[in-house]
Order: sequence, then structure tokens, then C-alpha cells
Amino acid sequence: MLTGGIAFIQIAIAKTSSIISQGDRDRVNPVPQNPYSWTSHPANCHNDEQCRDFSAMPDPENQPREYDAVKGSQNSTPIDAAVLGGIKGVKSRLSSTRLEVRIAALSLALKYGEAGLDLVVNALQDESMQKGWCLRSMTDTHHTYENLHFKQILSIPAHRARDWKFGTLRALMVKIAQQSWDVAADFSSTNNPNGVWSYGWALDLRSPFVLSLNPRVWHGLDSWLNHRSTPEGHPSVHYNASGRRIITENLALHSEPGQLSLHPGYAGEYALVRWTAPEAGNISIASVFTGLSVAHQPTTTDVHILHNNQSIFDNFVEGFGDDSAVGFDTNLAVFQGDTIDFAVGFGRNRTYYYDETGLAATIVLTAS
Ligand SMILES: [Ca+2]
Repeated sequence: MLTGGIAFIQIAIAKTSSIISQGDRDRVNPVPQNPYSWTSHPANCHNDEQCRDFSAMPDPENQPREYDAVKGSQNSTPIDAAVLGGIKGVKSRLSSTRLEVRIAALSLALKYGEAGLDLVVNALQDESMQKGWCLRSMTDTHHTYENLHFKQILSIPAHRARDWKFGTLRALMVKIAQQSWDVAADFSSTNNPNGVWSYGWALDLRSPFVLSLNPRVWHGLDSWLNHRSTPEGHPSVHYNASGRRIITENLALHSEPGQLSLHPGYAGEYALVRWTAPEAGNISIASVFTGLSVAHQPTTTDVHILHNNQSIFDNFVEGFGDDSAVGFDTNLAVFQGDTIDFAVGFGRNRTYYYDETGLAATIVLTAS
């Protein structure tokens, strides 16, 4: 029997339903847009109403009608929307030729009890689905760094693993979690290097990586600073661990909770975050750079991704917020010790003023 694992997953789903029902019911979205408001685990409930939701039993019919209908006059069905027909619609999506449609269907499948979990377990035998679901979960928005699916599934008590289907699912999730990294969620304000991640800088893109050894709190952000040529500590790497939005008085910085960002140096030094491969394999990189300076002169930076010091992505961030975002996704093979650098320079205007640049990046490794 699978009642324990199913019950937990469905309780999490019941909470998701509660949140959606408070918003726009015309668009059914099984993956929350704002993970910070998704209190899907009892440990995360912050008031009586939220906590009571976790005591609610799941729908015994395993057919939550709220998710079965596409309402309104949509010309095309959103990838993460449910379709008429409940689990039949999920099966249809899982046979789609588009990977993103199949990945979105996994979240829907979990709403249909044991039959849905069977679909998930079967689908996750496919490696591209494992990686895709992982990436989708981690990169749903530019500012999303929490992997909620993993947290829910891995937090189920270990004794539930005696069920072979749940055990299979859990093993798959553990495997993915151990082989995936998020530059922001993994941030450390005390360790550098920090596992696969290192925070530092370089004189230019062809210069040696210099490790930052100066952890400080800078404008409320946990930071790795370098007092290279000015007292502000740039080039630098910052992380907003405050749990609140931070906006400096001069609007030179606008940082969301959980946001990682980089700032170049006065003389054009590059701020860097480096990922070092713990073993050989194939990696998937998903990344977005975003301007975070709002002032009279929004962010003007050049951004790069390098594999073993060779550029694989070059672009500019010129502006603020989503309109300024530039992203890059790729797959490539790495050897143990290979490096992936995320770099931010002072841009085409060749000044470092108001150049705060956000970085969202995930890397998933499949061992070769
Ligand atoms: Ca600039």
C-alpha cells in the first residue's frame, strides 16, 4: 500500500489548491509562482489558518475537480494548465513530443492519487524527464531558488520507503538532488570555496580566478567583498538572506529575498562565481542575468559564462528587472575539475556605477 506517501503528497497538493483558490481561478497553475508564499510543509506554516490546512484529509475521490477544467477563452492551453478529462488529460500530456509539456504533466499527475503516482514513477524512468522536472522546479521564475518538490518528497519519513513505488520515486529524487546545484540557494556567507561553488573576481576574462576572502554584510546583504580599488568592496558577490526585499536609498540596488547578485569593480574587474565539476559527466546549465540597479542610470554590465576559461556565452545587461534579463541554457560534457564561471563586468559604458546584476543559475550533472 502507498497510503502514507500518497497522503503526504496529497496534503501538500491540498495546500497548493488552497492558495490557488484565493487567486485567479481562470488560470490553473499547479506550480506556485511565488515559492516563498507556498507553505506546503507543516514546519513552514506561519499562522493558525495555514497550519489547519495540513490537517485536512485529501479528496478521497482523487479527482480534484478544481484542476480538471480550463476556464475562460484561452486560445492555447498553457503548459502548466490542467486539461479537461483529469487523469486522461495527464496521460495525454505525458505522451506529448514536447519535453516541457511532459514535465508539467508530472505536477498534475500527483493530484490523482496512486494512479497518478504510477504515471510519475514510470515517467521518471526517463532521464531527460528527471533533469527537466528538476530544472523546471528550480527555475520557474527568475527569483526562484527553492526546490519545493524535493523538499516535499524528501521530507517524508524514511519508513515510508518500504513501499516500492514510493521508494523508487524517493531514490530518483535523491539522485537528482545530489547532482544538482543552485548558485543562490547554495550560497554560503562563511565558506569559500563552498562545495562546488567559489566566489571571487578576475582582472579580466582571461586572468586567473582570485578567491574572495573577505566576508561582510554589505547593505544588508551577505557578501564576499574585494577592496580592489575603492572602499565599497567591489568586485563583489552578494546574497539576500534577510527574507525581505532590500532597496538602497540611492536605488543603486534592488534585491529580492533569496537573490544572488554580482557587482564589477571600478577598473573593470570582473565579479565571478565559479562552479567546479566534482566528477565527469554531462551538465545542463540554466541561467539568467538581470539588472538590479534602478537609479537614474540602471544596470549597464557585460555578462559571460565560461567553460574552462573559454567563453560559451557573452551578452549585456542594460536596464532594470525582467526587461533587462538575458538567459542562457546549454548542455555540455565536463571532466572532473572543469570550471564554469559566471562573470559580470562593467559593460559598454566602462563605468561601474549602478551595476548590480542578479544571477539565477542551476547546474544539473549526470555522471558519465
Ligand atoms: Ca556599467
